[in-house]
Amino acid sequence: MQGTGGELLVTALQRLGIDTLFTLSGGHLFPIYDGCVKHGMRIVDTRHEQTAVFAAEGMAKLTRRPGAVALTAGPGVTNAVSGVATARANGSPVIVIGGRAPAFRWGQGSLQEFDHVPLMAPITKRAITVTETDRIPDEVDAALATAVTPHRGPTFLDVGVEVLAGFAEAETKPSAPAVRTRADRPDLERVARLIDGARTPVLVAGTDVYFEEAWEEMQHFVEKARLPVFASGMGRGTLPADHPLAFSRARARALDGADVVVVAGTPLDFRLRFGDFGGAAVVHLVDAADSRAAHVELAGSAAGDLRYTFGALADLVSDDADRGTWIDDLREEETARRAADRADLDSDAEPIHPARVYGELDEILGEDAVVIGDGGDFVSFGGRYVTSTRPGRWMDTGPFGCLGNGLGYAIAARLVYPDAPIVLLMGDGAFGFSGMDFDTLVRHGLAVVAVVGNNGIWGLEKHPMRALYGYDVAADLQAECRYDLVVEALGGHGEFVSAPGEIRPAIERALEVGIPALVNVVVDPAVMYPRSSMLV
Ligand SMILES: Cc1ncc(C[n+]2csc(CCOP(=O)(O)OP(=O)(O)O)c2C)c(N)n1
Ligand SMILES: [Mg+2]
Repeated sequence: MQGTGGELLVTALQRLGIDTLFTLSGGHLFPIYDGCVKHGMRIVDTRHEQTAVFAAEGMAKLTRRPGAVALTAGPGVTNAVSGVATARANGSPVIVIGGRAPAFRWGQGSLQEFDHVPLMAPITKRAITVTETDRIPDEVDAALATAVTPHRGPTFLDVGVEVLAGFAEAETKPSAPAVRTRADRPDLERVARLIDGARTPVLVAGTDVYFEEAWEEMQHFVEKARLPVFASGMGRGTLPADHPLAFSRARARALDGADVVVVAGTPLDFRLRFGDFGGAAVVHLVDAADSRAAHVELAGSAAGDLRYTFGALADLVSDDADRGTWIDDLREEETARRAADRADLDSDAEPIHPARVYGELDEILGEDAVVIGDGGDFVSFGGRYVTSTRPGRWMDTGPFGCLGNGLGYAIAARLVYPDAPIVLLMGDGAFGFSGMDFDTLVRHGLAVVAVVGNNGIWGLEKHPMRALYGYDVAADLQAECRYDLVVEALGGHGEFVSAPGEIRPAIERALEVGIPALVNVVVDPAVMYPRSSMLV
């Protein structure tokens, strides 16, 4: 086709299935916007580039297809660094496009002249500058192909404003499908033998089980092998929470008592005891060879398409393993812990116990709701108490642990699911990173409900610092700050809640009002989420 660089870029994205571009304005991007207007690409403009990146990552997480974001030169790109690093840590396919100061003036000090590529290279799978207008379609193609090839992740390209404004004729050729590899047969046979010989095995289903759409094959495999399953990250809901082999509360007991721990589709990082489960043999099932843990002595592993891996393992494992007692023990533990949780979930305490918010949400939300977490302790309670019966309906920031993902993910969730309830769980501290993007929700008519657990502190930091030092600093926020009024000022709906009985009616009103809403729930700052240190 013929057109400006901006048009070539937009049509290349469209050919690859992208229909929305997240952005924040800057002159270096005008030819791209012109391409969007001429070719019908939806533009969603945010109030901070970080939110734009999180929205693009949110699209990727929700659709398992790449999201796209365009950032203006210099500070537009540098503002996006934490979001891009988050997408990298999550293995989310995102194409990040940067504007760029013109090459013909490079070195003379143009506005926002900055070489983004060395900054982006360590946090993306591929970072390049496109220097010729007619190269744009092929480079967009390559960026997308790299982003969706396992192990997935963000890619970056920047294009000089003169290259975007230039005119060219470029061939458009269909892109090659993503390269899929299959695990080696001997690796699969070894894993199957380990599982057949195990008395107390456990499977952890992680994010890539979701990204690889491997959950049906996984379910078939665990049902045949009788493996109890725990979820991690976006693996939540890949085995529905009400499945007889799905567990969550019995996790510590399971990992302590397991003789074989099979970890699928997630790294052996701090969330999984760095792969050290006492004497248990560790099996790592990964999407690509370079995802295999190098810091753990693995008893077995298989790298490649996880659908194929689970399918092959289902054929190879025997179906007569007797794991009745093990699974019954775990179920007993699970049931006992769930019963013990009720005291907090139903708590009438004032100030409100944060878990009470989840006791209420559990009654309100159906299985189609998308629940997003952005915060510390308050969101950790959510991670424990929100039930996931479907994959892809729970989104948190992931192992990079970056506060500020909330509004971006919420924007994406409303765009992907126009009719499902979208609930954003936020700490009061977390609100500060992206709260202004309530304006984006209002301008674009995206009704989501944020529920803020307002404890007036950076709770996840204050409590541990006190425990370690006997005092704390830099951990206090304003008590009972009216974030609900901030949202009202931005054109949304606000609710302020300080008694447990008010929680449900306030959330129900917020879900029905049809505009973006924030329910500001004052919760007890003395309640901390029980956890051991996550730092080492
Ligand atoms: C960008 C960023 N800055 C700082 C931190 C460190 N951090 C982790 S949790 C947390 C406290 C979060 O406070 P809040 O959102 O109010 O939730 P709470 O723990 O009080 O429920 C902080 C500051 C982080 N994870 N990300
Ligand atoms: Mg807080």
